[in-house]
Amino acid sequence: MKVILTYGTFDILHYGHIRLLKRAKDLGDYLIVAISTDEFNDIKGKKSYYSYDVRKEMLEAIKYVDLVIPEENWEQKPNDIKTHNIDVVVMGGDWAGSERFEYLREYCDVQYLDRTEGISTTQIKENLK
Ligand code: C2G
Repeated sequence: MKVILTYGTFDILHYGHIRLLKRAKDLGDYLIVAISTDEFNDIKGKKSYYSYDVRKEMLEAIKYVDLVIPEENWEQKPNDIKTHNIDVVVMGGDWAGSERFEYLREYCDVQYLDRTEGISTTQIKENLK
């Protein structure tokens, strides 16, 4: 069984997130999403509109997602990969080449998928103002 892992805040879920999750799932058989906790969002400098519990609940309702785990810090990724026998870590293209992910090639494959242009949580918030 090919296990895929991706990370993110997934605030105000939109079709950019959904398309990424679908393409990530299409790369294997089982998709795990590590969703940033509210505390880790503080570390990332992100303030999410929805709480961790609500963002987790929404992700768990997506048919492409098999398991949701908490992302609490930058350092947990190698342990996540070992614990869950990850074959591929997948991220959107805005992370392509980032040292936050490139070092994971020591543990598993790392793939970046094109972002969905024209949509972002930030843009939605701006448009709603
Ligand atoms: N994404 C996308 N297209 C968009 C918006 C987002 O493909 N229009 C992707 C991002 O590239 C990312 C995922 O959706 O792979 C989640 O996006 P965010 O919630 O913004 O994730 P981020 O804050 O970048 O968290 O440790 C890594 C971080 O937790 C990543």
